[in-house]
Order: sequence, then structure tokens, then C-alpha cells
Amino acid sequence: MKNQIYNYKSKVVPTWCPGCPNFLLLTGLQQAFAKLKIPNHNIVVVSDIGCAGNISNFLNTYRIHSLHGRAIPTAIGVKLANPKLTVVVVVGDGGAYGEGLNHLITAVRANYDIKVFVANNHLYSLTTGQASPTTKTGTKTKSTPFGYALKPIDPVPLLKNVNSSILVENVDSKNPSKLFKKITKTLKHQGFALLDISQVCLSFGN
Ligand SMILES: Cc1ncc(C[n+]2csc(CCOP(=O)(O)OP(=O)(O)O)c2C)c(N)n1
Ligand code: SF4
Ligand SMILES: [Mg+2]
Repeated sequence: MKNQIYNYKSKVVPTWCPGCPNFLLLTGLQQAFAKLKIPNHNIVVVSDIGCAGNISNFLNTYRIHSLHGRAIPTAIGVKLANPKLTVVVVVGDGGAYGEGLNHLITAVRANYDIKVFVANNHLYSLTTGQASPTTKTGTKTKSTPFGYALKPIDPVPLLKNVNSSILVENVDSKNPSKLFKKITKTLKHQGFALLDISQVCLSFGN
């Protein structure tokens, strides 16, 4: 009974918009923890700021709701203090590829054994829809009313180029069964692993 999905649910009711793709990430993580039989007390979820970052409130594990762009160094500290723990980071594209990119590159270079899940909705959603480093060129957002002028970051080749021995993959949340499989694969990897999850923000996306 202990390794059922509901064992990883906290008593806090999620505050995300109805139908937000973050619900799939939450369910996928709970399902993978149960499948891999990881005891709750051995899991530390470090989340960033943003809609995705609220996930730590909804999980029955140890958790730290960190600062914007600082979830990765916080997670590295946890892992160094107790290497037996499964240390999971949940972060948005703004936190991972904007504010926290320097920390991400450092973690990839050193191949720290942490598992990073990026809820990549191509926007700063909690702050109501400004352009992020993964916003597609030409997209009109609150901060780019005439269209985003820059080329977006493509995290998979970028990070592979920094350290080819890490696991870094992309998946689209429109395919939940593939998403769930990749969440398990990411958690099982020995060493640094990052799953970039393409999502659409229902309130501020296209
Ligand atoms: C240091 C710092 N800078 C800026 C902010 C304001 N802020 C809060 S959430 C957020 C955007 C988060 O976007 P993302 O990481 O993509 O997460 P999402 O809300 O899209 O899930 C920003 C800029 C902050 N809280 N702290
Ligand atoms: S604003 Fe977008 S990312 Fe945030 S909870 Fe709503 S749908 Fe999800
Ligand atoms: Mg975002």
C-alpha cells in the first residue's frame, strides 16, 4: 500500500489553472516515485519560483521552495550533504534558462547527480506572460508587443555541448504516456539528468 501514487500527494490542493500541463508533471512524478519505490523520506524536491515551482507544495516528500533561478545550487547543496537522497529540481524555463542558466551550466559541467525537470511553457507565466529565453522568434507577449526579436535557446544541444555524458532530453506534455516514461528514465539515470518538457500555458500562451 505504501508505494501507491497517493502516498506522494500532500494535503495541499493545487492552485494551478484548471487543465494546466503542470498537473501532468505532478502526476508523472508521483507515479514514478511509486513505481521506483523511493521512500518519501529519501526524496527532496527543490522547486524554483513560478507556476511550476509551486509543485513542491503538492508533494508529500521533503521539499524546499527556493528562490528564482536558485533551485539548482540549492539542490547541489542537498546532494553534497547527503548523497543517498534522490534530489529532484522542478523549475520553469525562466528559472532554468534565464535567471539560473549559470547554475545549470555549472551543474552540467560537474555532472552532479540531481534530476531536473523543466516545465518549459516558453513564457514567464506566474508574472502573467512575458517572453522567456525559449520564446519563439516573432511571438507577441506582454513584454514583446511587436514580436520577440531573439533566437530561442534550444536546451538539449546547448547542454550536450557542455557535457556529452549527461542525460538531457525533450518531451511534449501533449503525449502523457511518453512524458511519464521519460520522467521515470530521468529519475533512474546515474548522474545529472534534465528533462525539458514542452508545455502550453493555457492562460498566457498562444
Ligand atoms: C530574483 C527574482 N527575479 C524575478 C522574480 C519575479 N518572478 C517570479 S516568477 C517569474 C517568472 C517565472 O517564469 P518561469 O520560471 O518560466 O516559471 P512559470 O511561471 O512559467 O512556470 C519571475 C520573473 C522573482 N520572484 N525573483
Ligand atoms: S498561468 Fe499558465 S502555467 Fe500558470 S497555472 Fe495557469 S496555465 Fe499553468
Ligand atoms: Mg515558464
